[in-house]
Amino acid sequence: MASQGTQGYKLTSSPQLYFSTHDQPFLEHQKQRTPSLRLVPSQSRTSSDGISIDPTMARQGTKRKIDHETSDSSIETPLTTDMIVEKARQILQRVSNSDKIDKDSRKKATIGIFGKSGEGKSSLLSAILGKQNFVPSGCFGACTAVITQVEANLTDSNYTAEIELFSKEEWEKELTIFFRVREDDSEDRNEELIEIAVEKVTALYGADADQKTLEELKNDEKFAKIESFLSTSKKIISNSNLSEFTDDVASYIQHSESSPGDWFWPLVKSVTIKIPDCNEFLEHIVLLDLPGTGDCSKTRDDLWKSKLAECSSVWIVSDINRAITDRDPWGILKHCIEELGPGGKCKSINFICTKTDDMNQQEYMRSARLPRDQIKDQKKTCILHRNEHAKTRVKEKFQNSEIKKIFNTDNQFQVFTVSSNAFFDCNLNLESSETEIPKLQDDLRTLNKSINRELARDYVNKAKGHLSWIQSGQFDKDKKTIEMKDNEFEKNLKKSLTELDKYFDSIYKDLEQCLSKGVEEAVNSCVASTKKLITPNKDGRGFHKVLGALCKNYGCYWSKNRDVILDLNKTLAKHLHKCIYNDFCQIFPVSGKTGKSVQEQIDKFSIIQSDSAYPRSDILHYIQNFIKIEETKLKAALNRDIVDIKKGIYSSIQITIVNEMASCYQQAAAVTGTGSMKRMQELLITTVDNKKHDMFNKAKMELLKKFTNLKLDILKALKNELQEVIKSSQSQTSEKTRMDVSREIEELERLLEQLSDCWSLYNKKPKRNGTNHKGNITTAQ
Ligand SMILES: Nc1nc2c(ncn2[C@@H]2O[C@H](COP(=O)(O)OP(=O)(O)OP(=O)(O)O)[C@@H](O)[C@H]2O)c(=O)[nH]1
Ligand SMILES: [Mg+2]
Repeated sequence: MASQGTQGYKLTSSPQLYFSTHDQPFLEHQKQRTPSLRLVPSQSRTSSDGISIDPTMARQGTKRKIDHETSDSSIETPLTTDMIVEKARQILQRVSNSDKIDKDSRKKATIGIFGKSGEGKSSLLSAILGKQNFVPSGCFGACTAVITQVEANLTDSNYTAEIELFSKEEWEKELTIFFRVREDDSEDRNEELIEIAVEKVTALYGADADQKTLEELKNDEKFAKIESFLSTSKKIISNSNLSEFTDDVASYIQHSESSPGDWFWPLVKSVTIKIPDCNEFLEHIVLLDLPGTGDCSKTRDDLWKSKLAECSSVWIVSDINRAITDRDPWGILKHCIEELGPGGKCKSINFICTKTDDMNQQEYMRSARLPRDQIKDQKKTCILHRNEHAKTRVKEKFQNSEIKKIFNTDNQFQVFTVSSNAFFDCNLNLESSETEIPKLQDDLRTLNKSINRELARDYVNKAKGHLSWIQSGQFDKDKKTIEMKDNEFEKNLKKSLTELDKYFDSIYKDLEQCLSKGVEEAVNSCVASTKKLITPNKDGRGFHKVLGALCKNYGCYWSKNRDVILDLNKTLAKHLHKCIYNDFCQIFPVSGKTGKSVQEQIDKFSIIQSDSAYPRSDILHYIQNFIKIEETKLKAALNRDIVDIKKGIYSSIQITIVNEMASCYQQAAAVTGTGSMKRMQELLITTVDNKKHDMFNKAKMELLKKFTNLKLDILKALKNELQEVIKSSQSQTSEKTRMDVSREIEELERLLEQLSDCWSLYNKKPKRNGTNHKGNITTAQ
C-alpha cells in the first residue's frame, strides 16, 4: 500500500493491497512483502491505489476548470450510493485520468441456515429468493445432501452452479472404506456407517449396487463413467431457464431414495449457486444451506464446521412445534457455540420457527383454551396466537442460554415465525406479511444496503486520500519538511507503538493467568471427564461402535442426524476454554466495544497527535488528510485480519490436544475383538492421565505464542506501513506536477457527507475556511 507515490517511483509490490484483502490477508501479505519493498523508477507518479497521474493534467499552481456536470449544484440533490461512487469515480478520472481505485472486494457477509433435517431450511431459502422449489426440498428423510452456497450472479443473467467434486483418489478411498465396513461381520460392525455407505453407492451406481463386490462394481460401465466424470474437479452448470437449471442441479445436491442411480451428491463437496437479478438482497451476502445430516465423512464434517466459523450471522431453523415443546432445537448450536463466538465471528442470530401454517386448529384451541364461538377466522387466529406464544417462549429460552454469552446486547437475537408454503400459496389463510418472509427479506435488503454504503464510503475516502496526496504536492518541499518535522510524525509513531506494545503485554499477562488456572483445573479433572464421556449412560449396547468411530475420527463422533455429539478433544479443552472465555470475548469481541479489545486499541492508534487535529495551515491539512486516510485503510485491513487470526488463537488449544492425543486415537482405533471397548477405554484414560501436565501446558504455551505472534505482526505492519506513509507524504512534491485539486476534494467531502447523513459520524470536525473537513472515516469490518 502506502508507498503513496514517492515522486517518480512506484513500488514493485502490488499497489492495490487494500482492495484485495479478500484474496490475501493483510498480515500475511505484510510478512511476504516486507523484505521486497524496492523502489524502481517509473515514468509517472503512482499512488498507493495504483493510479497514475496524467502529467498533462498538471497545472502548476493554477486552479483547473471544473466540469459542469459535476459542479456543486449537481450534488445538492440526494444521490443513491451507486451514484455517489460513480461521481467519485468521475472526479478521480478527471484529475488522474484514471479510475483504477477498485471498490473493495472484501469478503461478503455469510448467513448460515442451520437446523435439523426436515425443519424447512431449503423451503425457507426458496421463499426468501421468491422462487418456489428453487432449492430441492420435501423428500423422504434427509433432503439436502451437500452444503449449498447461494449468492448473486454479478456477471451475467444466467443461473449458475459451481459444483466442487471430490477427487478420483478421494472417492476411491471412500469406496474402499465403505466396502470394508460393509464386509465387517465382527461385533464392531457399525450399522450407521453401513447405512450411509449403501445410500451413497446405490444413489450413484443404482439399486443393486450395494449387493455387488468392489470388483464387480469396478467392472460396471457406470463405474468408468463416474471415474471419467471425476477427472474434472469442478463442474459448472449454467442456464437462463430457472426450472431447467433446478432440474440439472438437483442430482448434485438432492438426496433421494426414489429411482436410485445417477444421483451425484455423494461425489460433491459443496455447491455454489449464483442467481441473477437479486443484487438487492445478495450483492454482498452469501446464504448457506447447511444440511441437517452428516455422513461421517471427515471432509464434509470439517467443511461444515469451517463454514460455520465463516458465518457473521446464523439463522436457526426449527419447526414451530419443536420450538415450543421441550425438544431442544438448540442442541447442535450449543455444541457449535465456540465456532460461532470466540472461534468465529457470528454477530447475530435469528431464530426462525417454520411451518406456521401447519396447524390443527381444533386441537390448538382446546389446548390454548381459546373461546371457540368468539373467533371468526379460527385457523388464522390460532396461527397468529401460536406465533406470539412461540416468540415469547424462544426469547425466554435465549435469555437463559449459553449462546447469549457471546453477544453484548439482546438486539442481536430476533425471533421470526414464518410459513414458506403460505408465502407462495394464498389459500393457506395467511397474508403475505403474516408469513414473515417479507420481514426477513427486508432484513437482508437492509444488511445488503449497509454493506454497500460502507464500501462506498471507503471508496470515496480512498479517493479523497489520493487527492489530498496530490494536493500536498502543491507546496514547497522545504516548507513541507518543516511541517512534517514540527508535527513529529516519526516520534508519534514510536510513541504509539510503545503504547500498543504495553497494551499487548498487559493482555498477555491476563491471558497467562487465566490459562494457568485452566491448566490446573484441567489436570485435576481431565481423567474424570474422559471417563464420563467414554462410558455409556444406561444402555451400553452398541457403544463400542460409537467409541470405535470416535477414535477413528481422532476424538470426535457425530451421529448421522447430528443429535449425538461426543468430542473428547473439546471435553479436554473445556477447562482452558472456560478460564479464558470471558477475557477472550473482551479482547476479541465479535462486535461492539468492551474497553479492552485489540480492535479498539488499533482504532485508537494514530500518528496524528490529537492536539494537532485542527491544522494550522493548508499544507498540514492535506498531509493530515492523506495520513489519516492511509491509517484508516491500514487499520481496517488489520482489524479484518484479526478476526481470522483470533479464531486460530482460540482453536489452538484444541488443536494442540488433538495432536497430543493423535497416536493414542490411532492405537485405540486398531483395537478389535472381544473386550475391545474396555481396552479402548483404558488406553484413552491412561494416555490422558500420563500426558495431562505436558499436554495442557503445551496448549497454554501454544496459545500464548500465537498471541505474541499477532502482536509482533501488528506492530510490524503498523511500523513499516506508516513509515512509508510518512516518507511518501514528505516526498510528494514536484515542480512539474503541481496541481490544485482543492475543489475536487471539497466535492468528495460533500459526497461523504451525503453518505454519512444516516450514519453515525466518526471523527467529526468543525468547518474550516468555509469547507467541511470531516474525516468521515470508519474502520468497518
Ligand atoms: N406446511 C408446511 N410445510 C413446510 C413448510 N416449509 C417446509 N415444509 C415441508 O417440510 C419438509 C422439509 O422441508 P425442507 O425445506 O426440505 O427441509 P430441510 O430443513 O431443508 O431438510 P434437509 O435438507 O433434510 O436438511 C418438506 O416436506 C416441506 O414441504 C411450510 O412453511 N409449511
Ligand atoms: Mg434442505
